[in-house]
Amino acid sequence: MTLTKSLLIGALAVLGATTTALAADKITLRMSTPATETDFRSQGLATIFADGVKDFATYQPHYNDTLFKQGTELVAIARGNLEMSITSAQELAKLIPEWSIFTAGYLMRDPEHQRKVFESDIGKEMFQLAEDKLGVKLLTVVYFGTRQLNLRIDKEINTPADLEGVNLRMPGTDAWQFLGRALGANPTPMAFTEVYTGLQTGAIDGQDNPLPTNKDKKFYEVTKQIVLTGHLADMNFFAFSKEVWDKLTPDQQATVMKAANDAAAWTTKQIVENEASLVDFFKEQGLKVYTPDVAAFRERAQKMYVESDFSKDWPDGLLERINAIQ
Ligand code: KDO
Repeated sequence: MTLTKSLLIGALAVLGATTTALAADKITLRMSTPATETDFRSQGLATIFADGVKDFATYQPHYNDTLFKQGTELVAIARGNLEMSITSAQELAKLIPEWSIFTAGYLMRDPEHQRKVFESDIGKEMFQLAEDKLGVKLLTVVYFGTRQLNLRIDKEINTPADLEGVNLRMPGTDAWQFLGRALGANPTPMAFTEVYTGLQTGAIDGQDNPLPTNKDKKFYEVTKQIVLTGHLADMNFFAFSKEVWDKLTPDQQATVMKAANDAAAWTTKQIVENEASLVDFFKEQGLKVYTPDVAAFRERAQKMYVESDFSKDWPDGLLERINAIQ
């Protein structure tokens, strides 16, 4: 068949229409988080993840709770009103009780232990629960720092007994409130976006977040000390709508997964490097930064968790399997 002018024009028209249609088919991935735009998790997603999926998806982040309030994102995803969030074991545990094991203080040893646990069959089993029960596809775990106590009061804190009566802000879920009690404090629920003002006005005596979060949110401006309890090697999960995931081609699914893992790896690296340097930074800002009797905090917390109602929901043998991963 000879390539005539009209045939070429027709072929170009079809190609143009197809390209337009493909361009029009780009999905929008709305992501909602209480975190700031400068938070390392936010940065990883807005650069590495967004760039990785740009051929078929437009990443649309919403920071500082401006789209959905902290703790409501998973239900929004399950209902088809949101495509992505940066979720936590505490939020998952509200809806899937088995997840509460990962809210226990002093369970994960460090980011490497955390990564190995979630790359093992344990991670596959727990991620499958979220998919089956919530319609939420957890793409990957991301380390966002080890939680430390950060107080606006001068009282020296060495053991859990020293926290008696201290009004410690913890996030609003039951699992977080329990962690506050396991440390020995009097926990108060408060949204992440209200913590700075709570510290500034004295509505709360303190809060607990990883050092990079403390710096990013400038909590050090309105507090006097950081007590290095290291009570939770904290983790979030990049959550993705299962409904959207199931409409992607296998290649697109592999691209989403790679982009999420690359973003999580970059974020974890930034956080680990930041944590190593921030103790000096906070001392330069005039805060007291010191290590308490961590063994006393660990022993009290681990005993309270094992004896708690939470532990009744933990799959048999899971705690031993997690501890066995080196
Ligand atoms: C917080 O509210 O202290 C917390 O650190 C809890 C985490 O699970 C996570 O929700 C985090 O806030 C937000 O991503 C903001 O950093």
